[in-house]
Amino acid sequence: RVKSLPKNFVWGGATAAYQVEGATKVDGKGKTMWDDYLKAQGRFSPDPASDFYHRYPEDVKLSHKYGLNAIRVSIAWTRIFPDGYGEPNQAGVKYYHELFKTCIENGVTPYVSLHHFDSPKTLFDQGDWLNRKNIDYFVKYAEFCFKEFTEVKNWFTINELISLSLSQYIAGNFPPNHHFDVTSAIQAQHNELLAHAKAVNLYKSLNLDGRIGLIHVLQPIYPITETPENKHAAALYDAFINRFLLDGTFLGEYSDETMSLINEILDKNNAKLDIQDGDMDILKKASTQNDYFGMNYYQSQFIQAYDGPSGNKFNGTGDKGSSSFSFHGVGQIVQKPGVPTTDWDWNIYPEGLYDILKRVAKEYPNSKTIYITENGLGYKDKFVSEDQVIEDEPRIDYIDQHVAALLKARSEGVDVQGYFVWSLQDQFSWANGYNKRYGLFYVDFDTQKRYVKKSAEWFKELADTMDK
Ligand code: BGP
Repeated sequence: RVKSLPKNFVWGGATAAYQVEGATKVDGKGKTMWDDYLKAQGRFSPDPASDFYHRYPEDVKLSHKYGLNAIRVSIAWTRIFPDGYGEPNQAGVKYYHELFKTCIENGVTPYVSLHHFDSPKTLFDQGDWLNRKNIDYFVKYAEFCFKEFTEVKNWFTINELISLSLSQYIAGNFPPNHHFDVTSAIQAQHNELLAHAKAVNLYKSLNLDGRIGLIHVLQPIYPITETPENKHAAALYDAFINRFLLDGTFLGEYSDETMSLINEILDKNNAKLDIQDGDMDILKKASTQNDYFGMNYYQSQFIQAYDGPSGNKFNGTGDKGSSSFSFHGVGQIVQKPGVPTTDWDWNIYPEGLYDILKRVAKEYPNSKTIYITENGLGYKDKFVSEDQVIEDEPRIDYIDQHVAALLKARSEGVDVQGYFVWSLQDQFSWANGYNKRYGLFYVDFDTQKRYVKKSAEWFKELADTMDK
């Protein structure tokens, strides 16, 4: 077990607006791409989620009490601009000022993302990130927030560009539910990178007293066996989900090697990528201006070469072993014997975190300081009784192993300055609903009461080891 944390380590919990706030129809909020979609699907409702909109003071106090010195939150674009653009909605602006104030007063520093999977419905209907106008709407929204919320000193533009594009256009489990629409998936990545870069360039030109970066989830891809074919499959899929975005963010160009892998995928899938004049200059300018890098890490994957048809099954229910993923001309995801998995088939592989931290530090020095902005275990926690702490040893093991991997990379020179567990409290999961719990604090979604899990106590014990 990890024995102690470094001095001044950022030790936080993560949330996202749509997953915790609830109150989706309150105080002038506009619809996101999720509202009608979830209603039509009828599986679960984003209301009231963890009712953070009303209960944030309690959650921030709990954070402080259990030793967390930071919290990741996101601003719901549609609380500020209900349609994504136009006049700001003052009730939304007021809400976030109050939230940030409460965090700061309690010694829980807010790290704030501007976009966490919750595109405004109006803009979603106009093509979302595939529409280049979306980039400008986003930058306007970002500019408003930078100038308005000057109490925020730690910004992230967009959360997990790859998860959004992969879930929307490849796996098909986020609206608009396309399957293996490779053109849209790669184009959305490029356009989101542009939006990020423009927002960073703008932020830096404003000379505000704060820091900015973005968040990528990184998923190391390993060949299941070291044959040349499997190694090539791993290189291809890695380029598609990690390298293209890392290059675009921190090199400000897609390297020749990256593009040759990407082009191979595009050719095999009759897809194309549109890069316009000037795009790369924007990325280049931003590439050295990020102050830090938010890295989310949950799992690594193992792959074998595959030329059959694309197809996937998404495990959104927690029925272990029900998922599959095969990408034509890229590879097929397989299980590695001996690597444990969660009920949702996510590999538990802390070595992957160590490997990817080392790689990012070596290959992308412009990433500068790294924060692990999400890591955690989705688990079917069981409530026992009002006065009994919820036992979640598997979560403690998971976090402990990953923090150990992080500290190992740090001891070898990787500049990692913080860790945010996903998630602070139990919350709504986009494609899994409410039985996939991640929190340090258990939420009874009927009563909205919070209960302490053992992992929260463990988190507090480690926080207490930190030299202040
Ligand atoms: C990340 C997202 C989060 C969160 C987490 C867990 O991809 O940034 O929003 O949901 O993964 O994923 P899931 O809820 O699908 O288990």
